Amino acid sequence: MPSLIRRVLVANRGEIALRVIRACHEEGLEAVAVYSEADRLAPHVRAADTAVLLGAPPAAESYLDISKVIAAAQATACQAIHPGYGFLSERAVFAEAVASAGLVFVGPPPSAITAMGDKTEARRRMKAAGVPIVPGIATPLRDVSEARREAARLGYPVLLKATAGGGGRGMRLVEAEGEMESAFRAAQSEALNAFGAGRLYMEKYAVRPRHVEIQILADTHGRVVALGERECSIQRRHQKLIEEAPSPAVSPALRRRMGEAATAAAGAVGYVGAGTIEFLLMPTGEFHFLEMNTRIQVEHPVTELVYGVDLVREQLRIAAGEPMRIRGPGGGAAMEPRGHAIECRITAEDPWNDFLPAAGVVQYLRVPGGPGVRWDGGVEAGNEVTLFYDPLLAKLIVWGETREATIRRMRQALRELVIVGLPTSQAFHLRVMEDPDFRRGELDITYLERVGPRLLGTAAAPALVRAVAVTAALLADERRSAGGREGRVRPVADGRAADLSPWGQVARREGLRE
Ligand code: MV4
Repeated sequence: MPSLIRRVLVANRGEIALRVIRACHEEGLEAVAVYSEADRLAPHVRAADTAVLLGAPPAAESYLDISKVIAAAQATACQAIHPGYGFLSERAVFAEAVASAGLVFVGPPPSAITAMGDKTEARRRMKAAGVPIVPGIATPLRDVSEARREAARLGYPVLLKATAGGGGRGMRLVEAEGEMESAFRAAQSEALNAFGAGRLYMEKYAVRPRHVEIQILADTHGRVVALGERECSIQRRHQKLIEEAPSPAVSPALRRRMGEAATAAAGAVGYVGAGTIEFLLMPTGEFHFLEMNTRIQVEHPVTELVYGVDLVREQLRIAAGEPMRIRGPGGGAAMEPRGHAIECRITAEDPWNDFLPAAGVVQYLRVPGGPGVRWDGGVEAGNEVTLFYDPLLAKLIVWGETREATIRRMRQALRELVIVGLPTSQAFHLRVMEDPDFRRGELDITYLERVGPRLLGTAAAPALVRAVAVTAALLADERRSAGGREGRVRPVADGRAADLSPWGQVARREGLRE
């Protein structure tokens, strides 16, 4: 039966909009972009077959306006809407509104979004399905005295979490009974502010776990497949910076067990589409369900590279009611990866200024290349980066036979990358790739907090590097105009000017590329 989907509205911007548009075209579908007044010149607008202006730059007036997005899909005769990640991707009311408009939502049923969005409901469902959850309670707390009783039973330290939560908001660590009352009130008001619901529950606090998540795909023909794990421990204030697959901490036996738990979790909520089950992995090898992300995630490409699958094309096929093209090992166990992949998120943030988001114009962009190098970008030279949206400019993803080879390839790719016009996370990523703990795979969710300051300390401040670079360039020019043998910069075998002073080497390696 030919698919009823021929044209898809992509309700997003930046790199993920471009990623989805490419997948539509590969599937033989037309893609309609939406954009705000700040994104008139954005690559996703030109890549699409048609584009619809939604409104003013603030997301509430453009990408988050449900009725405008649905009206755009109807005006352009789309049959489906792909939400990407962020924005409207995990709003059950949006998924319902899309269906009510007679359109296909490229994502899970609204009931699965709702079940996983309520963290105590999710814990009850996971427990019933035999998925290991973090020790704690599965119903909301009535008051502070109940919180004290439960904490005494679990043993301190405990975490208060918002039932409507996720992503770390409305969360408070409580290390002793004396802190409970003020922590409870603080978490409650933060949750009320962030989610419009102040209900809290409690978990035993896990000390220095890894954040490991399992990618799943489920189709409407009753098949669920686990595509192994991603290691996502390298994050800062709940924003991931670097992800990899497979995790250095996961053996084939553990992968099998985590895959079984993830497929059981998906089955328990009637999941359809691409989704991710997040786990806390303890040093002991125990793992506990944390939450489920009911969308395609930023870091999906590392899974694509080690499993040879296009997850966005599979999403489109599943939404059209077709069977997914991949087959798991059976019994819910996760597939085995081939090689290794790492993703660095290239953001418009200044690592040397507490990762402050930056605005500016991308004046020049040189994208890295070569075997195993993938660039999922959302901006090009000439584009203005504003503070209206997420600072993600692009993702640099590399594949290699082994983890070591992949790190080497990532270092090379990061050296090739040139972004002029605004500060980015590029140089910080290079330092992580060179960090001994990272190279040994010794990671947990506190990694960046622990090594970040050290990594930033080893580098000259960008302003100083720039000043040195300008001086080096002027000196080189002076020598060139003087002529003669010593006037030429001699290339050496490894591409670095080993005959330059240490400052000159720093300038060549970093400064002259700014
Ligand atoms: C936890 C935890 C330790 N123990 N739960 C952070 C955001 C939300 N998804 C849940 N989070 C955590 N829950 C228990 N019982 C530690 C975190 C946590 C975290 C989790 C994953 C990735 C990064 C993190 C950073 C800080 C805290």
